[in-house]
Amino acid sequence: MLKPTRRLFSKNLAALPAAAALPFVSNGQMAVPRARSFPADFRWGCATAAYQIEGAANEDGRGPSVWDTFSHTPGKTFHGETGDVADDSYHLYKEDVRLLKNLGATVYRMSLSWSRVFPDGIGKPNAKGLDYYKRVIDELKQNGIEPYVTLFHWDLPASLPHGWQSRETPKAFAEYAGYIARELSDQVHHFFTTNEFVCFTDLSYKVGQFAPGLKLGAAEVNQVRHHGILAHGMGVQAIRANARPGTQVGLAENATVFVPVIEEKAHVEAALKATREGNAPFLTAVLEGQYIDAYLNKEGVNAPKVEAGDMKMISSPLDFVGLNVYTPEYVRADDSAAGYTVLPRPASFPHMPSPWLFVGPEVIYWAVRNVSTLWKPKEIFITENGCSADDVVGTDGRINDTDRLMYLRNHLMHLQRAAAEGYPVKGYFLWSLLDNYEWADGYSKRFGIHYVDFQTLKRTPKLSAEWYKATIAANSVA
Ligand code: PNW
Repeated sequence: MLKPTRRLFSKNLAALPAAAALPFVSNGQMAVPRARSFPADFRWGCATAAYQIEGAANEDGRGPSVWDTFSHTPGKTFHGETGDVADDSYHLYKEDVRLLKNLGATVYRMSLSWSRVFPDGIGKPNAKGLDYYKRVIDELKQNGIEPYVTLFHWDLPASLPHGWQSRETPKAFAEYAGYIARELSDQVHHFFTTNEFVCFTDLSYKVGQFAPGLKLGAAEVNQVRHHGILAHGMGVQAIRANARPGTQVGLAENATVFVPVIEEKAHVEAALKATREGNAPFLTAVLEGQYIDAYLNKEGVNAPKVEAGDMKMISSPLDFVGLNVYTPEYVRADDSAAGYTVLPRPASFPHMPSPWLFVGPEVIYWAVRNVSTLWKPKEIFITENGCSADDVVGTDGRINDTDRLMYLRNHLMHLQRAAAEGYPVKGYFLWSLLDNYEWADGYSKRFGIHYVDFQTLKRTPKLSAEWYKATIAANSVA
């Protein structure tokens, strides 16, 4: 491989879109620009969440969250598994920062356990809980890694009465967010309010698959959804009011991503319409400040009860939008009333061991493009992308997760297309740094690029970690 030279650089640069400028490689005869480069300031990292990695569930004054209660209830999670120990990152965090450093990551998306900081959700903060996060953040910064902090990744303090059914919960969230902003914004410059509305509302209060495991009716579920997005908006305001000037605020959302079946005008437009309508209770409301008619008409008498000022609060301006991207829905334009149909997936559509994780790498390009086209956020981050795989430790100790590597490589190729076309995608957080507690699936689904032996807690880089390290170093995907 040729080292890039200044001469080649300037000679070729003019012909290239800015995003694809460097580095160069040789094809043996003439230097050609290395394909699929990312912008020079692109940020690379990994993501995790508190309950999935920390363990130390009862240490240093942490209060219980709904996930403690839920996972300890028989029959709720795979083999009754809990996050009591998880990866024990509470004690092993320095090791985890070393893993990040070794990858060459420049950013790390982590979440805070609300009930570690406020054991009762509101009231008196727990200094020891906050101190843990200060230690983690110090360690990251000493290693040149910028912490990106999610305030709420599903582990709601168990003592908040009626959870997200109560309008008091968004207020409690805003108090917690303001406190964190005061305490941590000297060190942390990027905050995400909430992670994945649909998971802590629908999956938790309608489907019952996630904590607290309720199966409520439509009106109550819509109210829970409303409280979720209201918490986000109030959180944004609380951070702005309490953080150092310049602090960047956004959210991390797994918007449903609609991919046009054929890249032609009619289908592309159908995918945009589906994106607005398919995300109406969540991202559409947050970015437009309204519940669109398609949603209100569909829900009728069960539509959420909205108080004066709510929608303005919910649509508080953001510095960036974070997208968690895993799986596509395919859309074709037609002459139905909606103007499009979301196509059913054939039984043979490939998926990873998580049965919902269908593989369609173009999803990541359309996630960025649809959201950019509709709502023009200033910046976009991919706040999660990755997959489960049936990892096996070989007799040589290696974990050759070629399927995960295939998944990541192909998604990054499509993400690079989005960057090269000028969409404002600024960084990528791979889910996940290490195998961890996969919620109701317990430890049965591994998403890490580092293998964790859950008996010994030993971490071992998988082949995908080696590949990701090379990708970060090259700032391009191949
Ligand atoms: C996300 N689905 O969850 C979460 O943010 C992570 O905490 C989680 O570990 C990761 O993705 C992998 O699952 C999802 O059913 C959970 O479509 C379920 C779904 C999507 C995302």
